[in-house]
Amino acid sequence: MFISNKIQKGLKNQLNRELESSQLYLSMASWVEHEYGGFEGICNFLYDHSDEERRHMLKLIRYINKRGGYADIFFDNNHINNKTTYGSLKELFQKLFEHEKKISSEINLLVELSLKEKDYFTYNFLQWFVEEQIEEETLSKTILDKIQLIGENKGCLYLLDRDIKNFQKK
Ligand code: OFO
Repeated sequence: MFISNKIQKGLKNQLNRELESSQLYLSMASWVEHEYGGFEGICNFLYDHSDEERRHMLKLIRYINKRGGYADIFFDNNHINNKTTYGSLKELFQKLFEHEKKISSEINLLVELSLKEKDYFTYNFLQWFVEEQIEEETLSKTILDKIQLIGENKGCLYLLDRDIKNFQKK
């Protein structure tokens, strides 16, 4: 095995976090589709985000296995607040932003561990996740800021939904 047990444990823990993120965004997307049927921008953004998180999980699985470990999938879903309804879009995006911040701090800890273990391959692998978290935190904060500005004004939310349709990650 090219990765230490500690690194493997950390990466496996992270793949579960990515799976939880995917499930969280899936449940958020479904709620928006149900409550705000016409808001395709926000709804598709959340469904896409859920798919993206699943791809992050796959990235971790493939890396662990490639480095001689075994990414046995252990479903441990107790880390997220399993809400299926929200008081408002603002509350939903607040949760989403908080969640991304939590994931970022977990990635930070993993990076720290890779340095401590002198595993520069994993350190290098994790840089992709660091970049991704910067993008995701920025994007979710931007959306939250806009929603905070708008409040529950339906007309403005409609325009925001149209903007989100055009949001593209650089
Ligand atoms: Fe996996 O990128 Fe956000 O959480």
